[in-house]
Amino acid sequence: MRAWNAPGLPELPVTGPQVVLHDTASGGKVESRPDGAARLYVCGITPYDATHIGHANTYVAFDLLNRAWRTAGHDVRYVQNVTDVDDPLLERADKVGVDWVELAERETELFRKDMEALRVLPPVEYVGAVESIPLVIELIERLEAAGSIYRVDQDLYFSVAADPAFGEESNYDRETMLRFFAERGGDPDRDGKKDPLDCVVWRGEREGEPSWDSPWGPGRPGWHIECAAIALKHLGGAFEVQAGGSDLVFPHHEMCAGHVQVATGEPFAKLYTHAGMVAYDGEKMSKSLGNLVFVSALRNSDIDPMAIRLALLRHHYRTDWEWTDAHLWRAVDDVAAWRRALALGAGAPAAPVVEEILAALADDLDAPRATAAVDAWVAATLGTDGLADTSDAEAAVVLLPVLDAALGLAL
Ligand code: 5CA
Ligand code: ZN
Repeated sequence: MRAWNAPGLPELPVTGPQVVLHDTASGGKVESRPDGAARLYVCGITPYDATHIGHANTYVAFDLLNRAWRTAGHDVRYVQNVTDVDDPLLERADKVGVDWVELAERETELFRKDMEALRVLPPVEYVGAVESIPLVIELIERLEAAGSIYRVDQDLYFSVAADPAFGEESNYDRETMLRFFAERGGDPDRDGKKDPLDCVVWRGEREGEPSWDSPWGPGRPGWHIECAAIALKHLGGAFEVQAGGSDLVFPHHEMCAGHVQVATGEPFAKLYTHAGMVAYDGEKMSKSLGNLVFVSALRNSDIDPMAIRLALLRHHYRTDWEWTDAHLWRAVDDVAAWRRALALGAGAPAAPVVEEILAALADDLDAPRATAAVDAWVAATLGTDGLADTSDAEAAVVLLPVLDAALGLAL
């Protein structure tokens, strides 16, 4: 399907350092040195409701990775899916009495607009689950050939025992796996399964649900096989980074890794990175709980999207944090102050600020450190820290493209 429009991306006269990222699988920081284009897969939305601040936080986080790689001189091949057929989408469509295809199209279009407003670089391939059904079938056939598929009634399951590396992405113990599996769309208690953790790869047709033909009868894809098939097709095996929010660590990314490992004998991704969860009113912001702040609602009330983006950048991507209005108002004030300082043209020396921004982002996407460097420059330039320093005549000319290219802040 169509992605969203790309924001302008200034070319910088400087090169940033190589990117180091926290890897969920190994639990430590790892340097990502792509050989050729850096291949990135970020799990996309399930489009049954509008983009909330939690989603935005996750996509802005990995937009920083996209930008940091480019600043370090790499081409980036970025792929994202849309889970445009799945239980929560069908349930919501049913509940509100709209056609599920229409609901998915409407919310995906709103997501595109939100991503454009937040200046998130678009993926080169933006791929729906429905349009990928032939890829899913092909991957299930490979898994079947590897002896890892079995049937329970009309459904097909993937046997996690077929993957000797199962568990190495999340590193969770079995009890934690069972808990998250039950909470996040799994069915540990279903009779007839070989292992409670085995996941559905093909869900046989149910009355009133959409279905597609397959060698195993009509049905629809399971969730994990969708991302595994899309990533494998559009990025190949052992791509640089699989990313998403931390609620995808298990089972989603573990199962994706398992499917590809068993089907191809190759690892899925080299690194797995996960963004923290944004809460609101004391709980994880989630479509199912309904405690949501929508990006589109903020935009509709004339909030500058650059202030929304800055409010997100003030938190390290791996931390869990709670959204409050105060974060937004502070960001609105900060954007105004940054613009005032940049409008002067001359300012405090820009070169060390540029170096600090690029170093911070290359060090596990440390946006709070990068934005603190800009705060210090703004304070020195405006004299809010004592004496105004306008010794660098080119300061704004140097800084503006760096804020845009590295942080996605067009001021
Ligand atoms: N379609 C699947 C992935 S294949 C899915 O998880 N969709 S989603 O719409 O539920 O979430 C989209 C992305 O936003 C995921 O990476 C998810 O981890 C992230 N996300 C969801 N809620 C939050 C939150 N409260 N804070 C941060 N990220 C979140
Ligand atoms: Zn996914």
